[in-house]
Amino acid sequence: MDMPTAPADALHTVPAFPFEYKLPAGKTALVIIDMQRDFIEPGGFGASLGNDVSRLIPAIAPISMLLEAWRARGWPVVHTREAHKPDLSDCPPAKRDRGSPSLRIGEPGPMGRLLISGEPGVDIIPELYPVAGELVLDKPGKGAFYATGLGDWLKARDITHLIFTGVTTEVCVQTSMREANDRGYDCLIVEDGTESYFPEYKAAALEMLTAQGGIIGWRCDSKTLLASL
Ligand code: C5J
Repeated sequence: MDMPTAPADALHTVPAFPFEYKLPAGKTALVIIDMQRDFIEPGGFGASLGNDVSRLIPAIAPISMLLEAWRARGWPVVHTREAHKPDLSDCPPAKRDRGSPSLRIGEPGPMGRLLISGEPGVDIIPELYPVAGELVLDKPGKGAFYATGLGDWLKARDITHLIFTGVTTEVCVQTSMREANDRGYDCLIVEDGTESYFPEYKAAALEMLTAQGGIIGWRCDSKTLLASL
């Protein structure tokens, strides 16, 4: 059965916190941050830091439903991957040498060299695998705008609103949403479409981003967002 669709220029009203989010159809990109094997599966970068990677799994189903909704409407989708060049020329020593992980960025693990472009661990998990027409960005930093072409890609498509999902809430998702806010995008983070290895950091990040009247943006859960499209 054909799904009834709103006109391309429709403005959807999302009951979000701290107040309604007006989502323009077609001008709102779904941004999926770093849903990579290296963060979500055992043996990757996340695990090398001593984290319980199973804590990220609950975000997969909500993101998958949002992805289906965006694809059904032909709206823009962005996938990011935290990844460095094989020669590590884009990985500052300050990042690689910090702490005492079991493996460092660039060292070989069960899914190839950690966080290196082209290695199996850097790939997006199968459940959320990108399709043709979606932007897939390798980013050397925590933020999606730093040293990537994301800003130009969004501008070229007249995209003004960004829906943030992915992992981890308080690191790459939060950094990217803050970068986007400074660049003038209206941003909403999906509460159940993001996860952290540390539930308390996730909760704090969601609060911080949306405090003070939406200082960085809005938040709501995936069901609320989907019901308002
Ligand atoms: C981290 C990320 N946590 N994708 N990266 O190092 O949040």
